[in-house]
Amino acid sequence: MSKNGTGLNSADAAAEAIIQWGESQSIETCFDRADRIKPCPIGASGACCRVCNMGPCRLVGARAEEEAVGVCGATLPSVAARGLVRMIAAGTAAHSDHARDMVLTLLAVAEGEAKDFAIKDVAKLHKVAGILDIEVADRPVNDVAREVALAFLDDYGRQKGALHYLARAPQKTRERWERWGVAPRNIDREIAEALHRTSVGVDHDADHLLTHGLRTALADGWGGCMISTDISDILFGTPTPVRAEASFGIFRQDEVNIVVHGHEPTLAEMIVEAASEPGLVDYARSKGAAGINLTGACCTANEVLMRHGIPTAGGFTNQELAIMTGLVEAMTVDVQCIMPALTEISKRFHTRVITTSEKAKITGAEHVQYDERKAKDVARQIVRMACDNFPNRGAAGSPSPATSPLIGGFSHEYIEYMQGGRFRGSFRPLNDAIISGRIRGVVGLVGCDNPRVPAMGLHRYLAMELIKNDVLVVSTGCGAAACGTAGYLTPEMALESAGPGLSEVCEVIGIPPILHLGACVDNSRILTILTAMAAEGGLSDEIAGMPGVGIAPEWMSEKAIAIGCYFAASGVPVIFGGGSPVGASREVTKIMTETWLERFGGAVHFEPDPERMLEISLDYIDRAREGLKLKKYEPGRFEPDRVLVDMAARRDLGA
Ligand code: NFS
Repeated sequence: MSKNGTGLNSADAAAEAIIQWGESQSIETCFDRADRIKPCPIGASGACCRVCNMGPCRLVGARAEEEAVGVCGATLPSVAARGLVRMIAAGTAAHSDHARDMVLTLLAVAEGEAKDFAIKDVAKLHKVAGILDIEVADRPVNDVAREVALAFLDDYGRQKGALHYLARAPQKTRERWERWGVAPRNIDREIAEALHRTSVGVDHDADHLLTHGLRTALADGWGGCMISTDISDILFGTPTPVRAEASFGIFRQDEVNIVVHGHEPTLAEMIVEAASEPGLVDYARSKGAAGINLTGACCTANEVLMRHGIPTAGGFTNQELAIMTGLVEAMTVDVQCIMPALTEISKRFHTRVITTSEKAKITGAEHVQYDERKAKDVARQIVRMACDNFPNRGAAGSPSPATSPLIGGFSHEYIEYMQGGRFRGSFRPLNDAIISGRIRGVVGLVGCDNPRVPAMGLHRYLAMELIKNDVLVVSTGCGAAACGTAGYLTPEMALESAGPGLSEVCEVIGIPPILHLGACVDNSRILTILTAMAAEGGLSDEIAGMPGVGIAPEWMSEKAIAIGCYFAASGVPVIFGGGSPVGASREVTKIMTETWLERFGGAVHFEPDPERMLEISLDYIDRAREGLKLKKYEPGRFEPDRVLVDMAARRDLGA
């Protein structure tokens, strides 16, 4: 059956084999549904308005953009802009509500109500407290944690002022935000105002609407995402490099296989601990299994991979396929990016799909309510349910031997440390490598994988081409999973496939040319890395103007749009794959590509052709290098490293 017009469902051979087997068994997956359901071209391009009951109005057929209006008179630019702003609001709500739960967990830990958790990284807590101007000296850890949690809660409800973390951004970046009125006040307010302004008959100026879209997106990046990353580090530890494996061969024939899927790390962390408790391992043995094998999918997987090396079955399009191996006793899900189709597909196998969040139930799934006050008990219950299911494993399924080794765990803190050790950690070597031309620039290759293209294929193509071009790639979310399942997240990749300059840098530091930074919320780590590069000096003194680009080649989630927009507002040009959700309006497209570039130094493009995505990215990087008066990039030809006083100079000094 032809898929995506390419004949290929997934670019991942192991995934494709399972899909093909599924087709032979008449098991439907997202790939079949994507083939059957064609997107509505009117909605897909942003020309459909459905914010009231006089419509939906389809703004098509007019000779000129200005002439297309809805029943109320809403113009095409205002309809397209409203649609985008609503996507940003939804994406921001998802990340930030996840972050709110992290804040509430931190508060519960600090107040002694969530006894199964503890503050694992006191140094990170103190660092965060410092940013929030909270005194740490001689204070009990839990007191500091409580004050930190309350300060973050304030970011959700303060009526005046600005988010705490905006202060982390470079001065010039903040000045741009002030000048254009996009500094977010509080997270919930920006989301609510976005919905208000986009309801019928309120804000009808595309630029004005989109400006608020950016303010909401910034509340996501420098609010929800960054808060979530930092609290996860405080509670569960700041990641350092760790070995793991990816793909479907991670499931073991003789063990109880559990998949943690979704986005929140809290329950998953408890399941990590429960799965190795001797009592539960014995329980698994009593059911005929050799042990318990904990694995993950999507971003919950990224969270526990980064901190414990838990193997991952991959990203979004691999979730149904994991069940189709026939080896999964339980898939426990929390929130976001969980296909409701899981329960239907699980009926063909023995897998128990278990929802755990009070916010998310799925018809056909079992529900075990997560409660942070008895988190370990809930985790144990889930592990036992999986063990109980082991004897039900049947012959049906398509197991796969495929596994790829990977290195994950690159936090901001570790990247700083690896460039100079505990006492001299800095971003100097990275900046110098960019200045000398060894590294051409940096790309954040992030976001979902998508059945509308050969899934994971665009990520892999771009990752490979970028490193060949001496571009250091940092990756998160399902982009990192796409690279991980391909075997791209290893140091050997630097020698085998990276350009000469990047390869040299990676060899000296001992890192892969593609760095796995974590889950999608950890895109905030890219913001703080860019900020550190600006502070280090020698490149741009703000995020705008850095030789860096964001690419989300296979995005599908509204969260990806929020992320892309906060990068643009922070000063990073962003390229999304696929069709443009604002493509029907030239005016909106122009604002997002040209006006935003002038105001913020970042932009948002939509470009379906992967070769063009690469071209646009390299062009942005080269223009940034030119703007910074750096040496023109030429493969294999670098400037000598900057040496303050080299040996010859020292001899001249007569030393
Ligand atoms: Ni990000 Fe993570 Fe994946 Fe896309 Fe979904 S899992 S938060 S939204 S699909 S990258």
